[in-house]
Amino acid sequence: MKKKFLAKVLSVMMAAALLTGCGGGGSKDTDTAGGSSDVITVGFSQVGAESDWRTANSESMKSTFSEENGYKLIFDDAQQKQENQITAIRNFIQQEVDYIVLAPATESGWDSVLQEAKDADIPVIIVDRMIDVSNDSLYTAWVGSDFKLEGQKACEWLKAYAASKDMKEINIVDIQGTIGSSAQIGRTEALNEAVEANGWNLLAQQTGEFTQAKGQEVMESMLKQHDNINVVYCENDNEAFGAIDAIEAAGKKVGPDGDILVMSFDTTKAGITDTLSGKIILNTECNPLHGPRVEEIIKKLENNETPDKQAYVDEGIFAHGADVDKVTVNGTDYTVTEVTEDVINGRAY
Ligand code: GYE
Repeated sequence: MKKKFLAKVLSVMMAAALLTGCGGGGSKDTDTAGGSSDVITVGFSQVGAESDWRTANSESMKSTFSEENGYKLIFDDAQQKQENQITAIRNFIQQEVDYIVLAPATESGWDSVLQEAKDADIPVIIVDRMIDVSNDSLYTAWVGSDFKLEGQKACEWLKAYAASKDMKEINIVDIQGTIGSSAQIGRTEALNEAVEANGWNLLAQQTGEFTQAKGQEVMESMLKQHDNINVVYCENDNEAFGAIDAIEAAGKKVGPDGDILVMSFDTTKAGITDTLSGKIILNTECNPLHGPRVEEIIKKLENNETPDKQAYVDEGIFAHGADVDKVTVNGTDYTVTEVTEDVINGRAY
């Protein structure tokens, strides 16, 4: 990019100055002027550390953008606050990073800071959740999941499972993710549509902010208000862990032979371990290993190629038992995998 070219010119000039005179004591200067111009600096604004999914995502980014791989990663944890992400991006611009990578907390509110990055000529790559901006040229590329499709797969599975078990009524509650994040918007929207289409009773809907503690708290209060809940739709694994604790503490049983079916998203190792036991009846995959995907985008940009503007990751569906073997969403069939020890052992996160 422009800035890198300038850096290269400068480093050549500095090396020339060192050769032509000023003698002695130059070893330190030669070190900095040398190898460092090939290092790619990436500023990554991470949402926070709210879930196991997020931890796996951060690790994937850190191990990909390592010094050994030729990068300098500036990692910023925004503690689930968009204003912290905006500050981080401004800092990255000031530090003249080569690329800004943003895992946005929510979809809206990015126009002005991304305009600043654009004015500074720094490409912005969005990862995981999406952003909603007035002008698509404010980001270079996005890679992440189709959250609505995840929710649709989960709801189609519930419909088929309920039919196979002859469940008379679906009395469902929804523990939502962070309000305004794409993961919440897509998963909630899919549930709302399925409730409408199938005549399910949606008893309550409240955010658990994607954390275990909040998931537990919300489930506790929902159980106090409704004694007929038979399904809880948790929008991630950590909320599911909290919900399971709350249900058990209230003296109820989770699982296929219990009182309440727990549904979840993410398929972390801990999540599918609970799916094997049946505590979580269905876990819809959301893949966090985005490091190599973002690197591929950066490599393309380095080679002056144009990466896809938007790329979705393929994801599976993991169930306890084999009652439903496939679901169909918008005319496409998706296989449902029964969780076994082997599935758990093969999971990297
Ligand atoms: O499902 C949840 C995390 O945006 C896909 O954020 C991500 C979600 C994921 O905290 O566990």
